[in-house]
Order: sequence, then C-alpha cells, then structure tokens
Amino acid sequence: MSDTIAAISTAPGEAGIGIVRVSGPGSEDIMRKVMANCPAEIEPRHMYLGSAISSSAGMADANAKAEPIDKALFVYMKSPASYTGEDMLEIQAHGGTASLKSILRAVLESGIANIRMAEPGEFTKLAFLNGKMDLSQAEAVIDIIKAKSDLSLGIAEAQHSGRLSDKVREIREALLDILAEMAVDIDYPDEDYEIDSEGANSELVGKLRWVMADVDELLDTASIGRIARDGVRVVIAGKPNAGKSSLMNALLGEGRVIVTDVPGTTRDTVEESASLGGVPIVLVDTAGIRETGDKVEKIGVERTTQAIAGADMVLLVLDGSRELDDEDSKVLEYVEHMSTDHMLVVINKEDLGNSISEETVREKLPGVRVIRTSLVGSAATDAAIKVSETIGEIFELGSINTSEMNIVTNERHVQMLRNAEMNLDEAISMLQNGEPMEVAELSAHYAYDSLGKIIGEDVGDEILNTVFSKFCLGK
Ligand SMILES: Nc1nc2c(ncn2[C@@H]2O[C@H](COP(=O)(O)OP(=O)(O)OP(=O)(O)O)[C@@H](O)[C@H]2O)c(=O)[nH]1
Ligand SMILES: [Mg+2]
Repeated sequence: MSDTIAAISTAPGEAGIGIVRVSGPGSEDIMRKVMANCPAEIEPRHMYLGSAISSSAGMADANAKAEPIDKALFVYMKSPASYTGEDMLEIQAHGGTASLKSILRAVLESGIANIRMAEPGEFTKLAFLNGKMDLSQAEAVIDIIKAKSDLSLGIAEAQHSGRLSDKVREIREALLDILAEMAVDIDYPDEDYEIDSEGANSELVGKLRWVMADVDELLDTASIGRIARDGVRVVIAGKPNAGKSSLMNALLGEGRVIVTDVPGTTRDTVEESASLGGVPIVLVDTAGIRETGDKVEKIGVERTTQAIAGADMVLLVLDGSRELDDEDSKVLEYVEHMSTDHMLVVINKEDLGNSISEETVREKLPGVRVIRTSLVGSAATDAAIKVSETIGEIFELGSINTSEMNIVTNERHVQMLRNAEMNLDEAISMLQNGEPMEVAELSAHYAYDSLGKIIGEDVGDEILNTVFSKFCLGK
C-alpha cells in the first residue's frame, strides 16, 4: 500500500486558522480516528465541524476518554477529485503552533499503516505524478506562493493555468510533423525527394526555422521574466548622508531604515521587497561610499560595491545642497562602468539649495536621467512617485499583459529552451550542408525532447527532486 503523508500546510506562527493536510489511502481512517463525532456517512468535499482528539484516545476503544485538542473544521476529498489525486483530508484548526503540532502528532500516531511526514513539495509532486498538472504547472505553484507583486502573480497564474504548457505542446506538435517528414526521407530517400534533395531540404529548413522562431520568441521573454518574478534589483548608492536611507523609506512608505544626520549611519546593505505601481522591486539601501578607516564601515562599503555589481538599476543619490566633492567623485567611479540607461541620479535636499546642476552630472554620466527631490516632510511622497515612475519607464513592466503573453520566468525552462534552440540550429545547419538526414533528424529529436522536459515528459528523479526540493513543507 502506498504511503499516506501529512504536514502542517500553513506558515508557522500565530494566525486565525491553520491547516493540517493529509494525502493517501489512509486519509479516511485518519479522519475517523482524529476527528471526534465524525458522521458515519461523510460526503466528500463538504465541510464538517468537529473536535480533533489526541491519537492515543483515538486508538483506544470507543469508551476511552478522548483528549480534545482543538475544535476544527475538516473536509475529506475522495480520489481522484483532490489536489494530489489521492484521497485527502484537511483539518482547519486555530492557527497556533501548539494546536497544529498536536493535531499533526495525532495524525502521525493514529496507527494507520504507512503514515509519515510529507517531504517538502510532496503534495504538489504527487499532483504532478498523478497527472493533475504537468511539471511547468507544478513549478508555477511555488511562484504563486512566492509572488510579491500583481505582475509576478499574474505570470505565475498564467503558467499554472497551463498557458506555457499549451504553447510548448503546440511547438512540439509542429516539430513532430517535421520529424515524421524526416523519417520518411530516411526510410525512402529516393522516392519522395527524387528531384533534388537540396530543394526538399530547403522546405524542411524553412519549417525548422519556424519552430525555432517560436522557441526564440519564448526565450526573448526570459530576461523580463526573471525581473518580473524576482523583482527589479534597485540599489540606492551615494556618499554618506546624501539621503539614501531617506529615499528607501520614502519608497517603502515606512520608516524601515535608520535615518540620522550622522554620516555613516547605514553600515550594512538592507534589502526590502516592494511593489511600486505593480512592478516588483527589491530595494537595497547601502552604506555610504567613502574612504574610511573604520573596520565595520569598510566592510559595509565592500558590500555596497557588490550590491552595485548585482543591480538591475542604481539610484545614485547626491546631496544637492552642496557642490560635488571628492566623495561624490569616488561614488561616480563606482558606477562609471554601468549603462546609464539603468541609472537614475537623484539630486536630493532641494529644499536646502541647488548647488549641483544637471549638466555637471551629465558631464560625468552622459545621457543619464536626473531628478531633483527633497526627502523631508510631505515632499518625500512626491519624490517616491517620481522615482517609481522612472523605474516603470525603464523596465516597461507596466505594459506587460499577463493575461495574453507567455513569459518564461523559470531558469530550468530557459535552459531547456536554449538546448532546443541549439539543437534546432544544428539540425538546420546539417540540412543546409547536405549532411545525412539521420544526423539532422537526431538533432531535431533532441530539441523535441528538451521541450518535453519543460512540461515534465521523460524527466528523471534528479530533475524532479531539484524542482520539488524548492517547495516548502506542506505544499
Ligand atoms: N533638508 C533635508 N534633509 C534631508 C533630505 N534628505 C535627507 N535629509 C537628512 O539628511 C540626513 C541623512 O539622511 P540619510 O537618509 O540617513 O542619509 P544616508 O545617505 O542614508 O546616510 P548614510 O547612511 O550615513 O550613508 C538626515 O538627517 C536626513 O533627515 C532632504 O531632502 N532635505
Ligand atoms: Mg543610510
């Protein structure tokens, strides 16, 4: 008999409710042992109110004293109409750590054969193995859970609904037709293409190019997909006291980081996720860049350098109340190598004067976008809006229509698409060079297999383990 698995499926901590989830053939028996007053006839997918009781009481004879744990709602789902496709039980109790742990313990100690704790992602893995969803849909589940903006959620939802899978299947079908033609040519080399093989091949080449164009179209969305899923990494840099942390707080709309008039206040990089106008952002506040003998501050400056290196965009904050000085020059050196397309210079402290002209800034950073701000009082909100708008303009994420476009966000999918592209390219070259049809067909077949791996066809345990190990426990 296959295993029955159980886990707490809600996040740890205190909450209104929390859910213990069970999947496998033992689900019904567990329900009858753990839920007191369980009706004799249970209608699947209907919710009942009961009382969860400790397992030793549950296992003892009917007259034994049951130890109540918590009042709980429970629902039983009969295979195959469940998330995993197996029989399932979900117990909704109060969302306290002790209550949920006790219920989970009662489930695990219920004496049902082959009951055990679920592994991370195992419920979703079962859903995949039981054909409830394909692999790319299963992978979207984790993206839905992790989504921190409307945009990333929209993309994940589209993938979960099977839009990417449909597109991949469509490409594979087209490729399968071509493979069939190639096979005919291999079996009957002289009959079908007796006139000149070059002419016949050019038709095949044309068809393979169409397929490759489809693959490329998906690959083209990958860079934006990565940003949409993980967020645009926006690093705030500048010399000490310029107002970096003030800008961070303004953008987050809260006093997240410490702001003082002491230069060198921020010692370490501070990261926060935010959604600005529907665009996912990871904001990074940094230690002010300057030459320093202070050991801690020095490490902070090193981290700033690393943060800049990994940035999708830099917000360079200058203190506009004073002229550019050596410290600013030092900061400019740090960002010189970057494309100014992904940079915004924020000349701050406008309320204290305008000692830095936009021209001076552009002399150092040709073509860079510049705005003036004040980050004290109510002006901070306007500044935050201006900066958010610029980020939106640069990354044009607002224009993405997640309900129509296929956007590839998953690194594994990108890899498989790249493999397919490479194999198709090889197949095309081989045909053009008059190499034997067998070898060209083999390359095209590899492309077909790579595309299949996106949706989970012929994937080995290794891939499955990697995919599902990224999930949290209980999912
Ligand atoms: N008048 C005025 N003061 C500002 C403005 N922006 C920031 N400040 C002040 O400048 C000081 C430094 O601000 P922070 O935001 O801590 O500067 P920082 O760049 O993070 O500084 P470090 O963390 O030390 O590198 C604080 O006293 C802020 O209140 C502004 O637009 N106008
Ligand atoms: Mg700071």
